[in-house]
Amino acid sequence: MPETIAFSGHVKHVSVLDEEGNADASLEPTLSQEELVRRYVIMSTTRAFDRKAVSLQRQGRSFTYTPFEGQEAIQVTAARLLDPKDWAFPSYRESAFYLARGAPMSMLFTYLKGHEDGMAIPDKTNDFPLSIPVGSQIAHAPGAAYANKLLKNGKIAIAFFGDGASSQGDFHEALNFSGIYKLPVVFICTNNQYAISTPRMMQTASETIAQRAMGYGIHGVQADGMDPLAMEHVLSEAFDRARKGEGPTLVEAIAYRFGPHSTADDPKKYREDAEADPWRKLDWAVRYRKYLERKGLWNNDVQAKLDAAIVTEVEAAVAKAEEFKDSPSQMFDFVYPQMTAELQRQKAEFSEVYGL
Ligand SMILES: Cc1ncc(C[n+]2csc(CCOP(=O)(O)OP(=O)(O)O)c2C)c(N)n1
Repeated sequence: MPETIAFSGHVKHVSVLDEEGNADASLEPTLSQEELVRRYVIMSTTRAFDRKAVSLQRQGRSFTYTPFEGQEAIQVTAARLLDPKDWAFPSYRESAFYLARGAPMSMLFTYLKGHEDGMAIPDKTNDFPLSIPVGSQIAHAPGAAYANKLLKNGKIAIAFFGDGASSQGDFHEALNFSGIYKLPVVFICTNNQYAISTPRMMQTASETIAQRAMGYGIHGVQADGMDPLAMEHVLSEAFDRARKGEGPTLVEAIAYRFGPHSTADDPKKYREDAEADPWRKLDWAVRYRKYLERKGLWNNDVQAKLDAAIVTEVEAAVAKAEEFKDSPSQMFDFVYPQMTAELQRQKAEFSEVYGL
């Protein structure tokens, strides 16, 4: 592991795959062969989406985007383990989560083109729209979890956030409240080493983020967030604990943000390109692929077919998003349940002037 990773005797650290794709048999999850391959396919698809989203912004065809390359295993594993009606509160960097939950790719591209309709999450899942304010979504998850507990519906809630967000007051309030009421909630902190240009070590003097759980009387565990099998191990345990009424867990998933913070950021200003090298060896696209190859579940031919299928899927999604037309006059429609007389007047004037 790169030296920047902090280990602590206070919390368990789970890593299953080594750099050669060998799994630690004592921790290896029992997933079907079909599911093992499915996860690779989904992660690969989300990565293609991510790269396309950056490229569209660079071409002036969409707006600011926050790439997630390096963090796919965390988001996709969580999505595969949740029930559709569990509650999820993602941040702006969790597009892979939405895709893995079944949101149409064209919908996310539509959102990146600036249309709110692109964040109209399909009813089949209880996923909240992404949160741009750093950390606010952490406190929403205990609210949903508390409601689930009162309703005794067996559903859990999860919140995604970054290492930077763990310095916000919302983090403290959410974990404290969840601990007191033993809520069915899992906090997934993606420690991707940076909060824009602020490195992880300037975020907290605590040796790990996971060990902060102890101060709230809840479980804390650290996992290799670039290892899909480690994420499966840790998240399935945390979700089961929540479902059984055994209380919340704080999961610190360690990863590396390979791209810029956002398309408006230039990481060369605060880190060396070479810093990414040891992390590339840990990438799921390297390690997990080797693991599948060892099991006889993957090879170059299948990879070539997948690559071609993904290009077709991504291009079709972009074309659909680019065809999307909305009505700007909608901005008047949803301010109040019923439009006020003043808004009706403004909408009429807007339509007259702009013909929209
Ligand atoms: C409340 C609030 N403060 C500041 C910002 C500006 N901001 C956007 S992202 C970010 C860094 C967040 O870093 P981290 O929580 O580690 O998540 P990451 O971006 O690495 O996924 C900041 C400070 C914001 N969006 N919201």
